[in-house]
Amino acid sequence: MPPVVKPSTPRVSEPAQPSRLPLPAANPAELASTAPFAPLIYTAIHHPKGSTDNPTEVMRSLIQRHLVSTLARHTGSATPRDWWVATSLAVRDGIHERMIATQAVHNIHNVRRVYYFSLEYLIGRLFGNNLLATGQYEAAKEALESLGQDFEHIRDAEVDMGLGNGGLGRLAACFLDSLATLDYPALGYGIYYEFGLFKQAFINGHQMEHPDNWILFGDPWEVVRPEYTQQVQLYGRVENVFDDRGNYRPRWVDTKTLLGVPHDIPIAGYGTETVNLLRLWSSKATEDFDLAAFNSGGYVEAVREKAVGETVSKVLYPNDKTENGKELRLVQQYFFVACSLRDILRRHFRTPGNSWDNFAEKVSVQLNDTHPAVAILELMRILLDEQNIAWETAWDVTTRTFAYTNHTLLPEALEKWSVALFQRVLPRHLQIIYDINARVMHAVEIQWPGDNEKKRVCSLIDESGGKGVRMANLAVVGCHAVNGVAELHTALLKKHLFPEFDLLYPGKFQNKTNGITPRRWLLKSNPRLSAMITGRIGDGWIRDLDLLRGLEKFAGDAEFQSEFMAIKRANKADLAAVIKSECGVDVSPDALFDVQIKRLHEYKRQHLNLLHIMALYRRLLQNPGLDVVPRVFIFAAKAAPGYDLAKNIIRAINVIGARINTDARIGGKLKVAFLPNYRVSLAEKIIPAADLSEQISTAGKEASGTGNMKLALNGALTIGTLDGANVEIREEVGDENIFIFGMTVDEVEALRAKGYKPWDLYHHDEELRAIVDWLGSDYFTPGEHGAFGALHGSLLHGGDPFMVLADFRAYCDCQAKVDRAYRDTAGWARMAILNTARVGKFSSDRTIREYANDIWKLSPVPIR
Ligand code: 26Q
Repeated sequence: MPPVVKPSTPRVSEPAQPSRLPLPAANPAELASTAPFAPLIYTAIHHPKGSTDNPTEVMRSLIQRHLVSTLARHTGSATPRDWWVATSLAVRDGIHERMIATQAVHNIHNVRRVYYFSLEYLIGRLFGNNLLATGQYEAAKEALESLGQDFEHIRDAEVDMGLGNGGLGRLAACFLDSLATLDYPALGYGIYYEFGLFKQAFINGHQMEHPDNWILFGDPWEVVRPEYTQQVQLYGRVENVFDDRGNYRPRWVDTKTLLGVPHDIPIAGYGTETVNLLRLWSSKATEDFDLAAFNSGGYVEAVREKAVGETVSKVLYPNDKTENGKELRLVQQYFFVACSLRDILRRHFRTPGNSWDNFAEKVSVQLNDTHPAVAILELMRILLDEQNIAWETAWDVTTRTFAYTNHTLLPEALEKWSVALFQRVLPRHLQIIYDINARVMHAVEIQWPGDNEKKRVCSLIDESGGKGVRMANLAVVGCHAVNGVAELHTALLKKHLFPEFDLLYPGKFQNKTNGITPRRWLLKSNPRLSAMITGRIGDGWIRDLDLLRGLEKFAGDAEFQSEFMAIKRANKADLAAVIKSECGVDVSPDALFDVQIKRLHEYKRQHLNLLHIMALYRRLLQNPGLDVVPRVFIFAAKAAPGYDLAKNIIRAINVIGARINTDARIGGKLKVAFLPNYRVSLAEKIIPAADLSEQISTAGKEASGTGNMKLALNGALTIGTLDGANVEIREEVGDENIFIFGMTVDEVEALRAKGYKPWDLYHHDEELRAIVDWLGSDYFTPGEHGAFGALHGSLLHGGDPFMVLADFRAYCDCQAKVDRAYRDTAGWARMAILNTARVGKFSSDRTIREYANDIWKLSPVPIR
């Protein structure tokens, strides 16, 4: 039984104490505005008088009205962007009504909610998604066409909302979709970055980065909520004050203040009334911020200081592995977490009857990796310093509130902040870290008396090298649940990363295998296949992906197979046109489309794929008559701007690919296309056209992967290692419908223990040696010696840390099997169909239900 929390009235801050959080008392006006919950008749509000009930007609007049009254545009001069905005606004009208209704129900019933805390959301485009979710897709399409507009063209006017790096950010977006679709009361919190992930271009094969000023012309989906602006303190120092009973009452003083302004994006569930919110904070400088500078440095200084306040939400860090030590990144993390917690408290305490007693019953916060883990410290600070609540009670409330998802095992990717930096930015929070740590050390001493090694690994403070705060350890001790993102990943998490904590906190570690939303990754991105599936088994699969099993019985049906493969071919023809316009490369839709799309990272081994391409090219040069299935190797990937080796791999693929593409000697049998600027909307074009899905990470390194699920769902066969969720994909689709190769985790560990020597492999495999030498020569870059020196060096002198050479031969052999399998058209079609039919498990709806049942203890709240 957790200790009973003393009823405490939230305190209202005194103006003289800026570090005090103003917890608002229940605001009757705010409640009243949401109070009268009556059935809403949506169309009545916007339905222009005298018009018909025909949805296309209604949509048409709404679009025209927004064009004129909102955008001040004549239909004759409207640009595609104007049409896109006007149509979005027409759809948004209805979504807003549902959003208001949803929030009213949640507020009135004082429901338990989950708050998803994430530094990243890779939403992509919202237009098609919102049209489908609200059942207005056909109406909008017909309305626009009746107005003389090309629907696809209008759709392409929307720029992606690219506020994330990769898998973790896209997972957050899929989760929001499933939460709304399943009627769970949920809110996403994050940062309203002015610049999302950089745009990528290639010059002479090199990656070039350009700013992504996505918001430049405004976003029709968002609503700014200045009335919910929050204040956040940073920097300053702690005064060690004791009250008249000798109790420690620290005061955090001389702080700088930032304002956070919320921008709300509605998240409409599919086929349901629920519309949840994604609330993103943008930073603003306060007047005090200005004034202090004004007094000391004058007007220009004041404006400069103001600009500093606004840099906090300027830009997303473009790394998908921790970039240690960047002060602005820590400030971003704290800024968003502090704003979000204050917003949660505002919502909680405005409802009569709510108190700290029932806080953890109403509020569940999921931390998307350790990036928002400073929230644990901030809630503790509020409870201890602002609410004067005793440590044990505060810790109980805090740990019952938070849960943490781990997304990586790579030691270099675990967040570690220098103690000195923490001291400067968040001095009071650092004290709280030490106080938590003292208790953790005590618990370790009880469990393993006298064992200093156990204390060293469990400590929140890393004492090796420069002292650092281990955010993963903080998250593990400060949360009631910790989860990995695939079975294998969770097992390794317990075995290698946190074995002591697993013993110390039995039952805390759980698995939640990732998932993807079928709405975006099949219904929206692959309309041909969606229509065919619906034609055979009905449309229930859109909300219950396990129903795709109903397709298994068609896997051997010749007519179904040819229809399925005709759809694949049509999707490939569409992608061929994109490849032509983006890369200038001609490819045939009859070739095998071999796809590797993901962030560029050594552990993902795009360079293993490249070595295989070079092997095929070399075999063809030596034997032009060689019978190989024509293939198009398709890549898309961004490299972190400071990751030189990753950039070198991009250059190598581009340059070697260009040589292959223009080499008449191989008769167009191989083509290589590296599509620039990988993003959600591009993924939606590539995935439906893929035959083969490359999931070839070094075993044990990829926590889950989610692209693997998207590709399999769209009928691509996987070639992959037993890593991440590939293991579970194999279990679902069957061993005979997937191409597995290479070392297992155990084999990787054994080889490393024995001492891995890439040179031995190099010396013993003639073909491998020739290819690696070729890569190291200036054959592909005449006159530019050592162009791929970084890559070449890493494979040999660098010790090949991701064991590319060790898996090379197995990979080539497996690719030869793929080649043979593709020649059997019916056999391939059967396998592809079985992939689509059997990956229902990987719906994010299943994942979200598991989180809701096992971690959040959350029930759906249907609206109406
Ligand atoms: C941290 C601190 C400073 C700067 C950047 C970062 C940072 C940002 C993003 C660290 C990591 C990330 C992203 C990690 C990520 O995307 N991980 C992937 O998460 C997916 C969803 O669970 C998994 O499927 C992938 O296996 C995993 O690599």
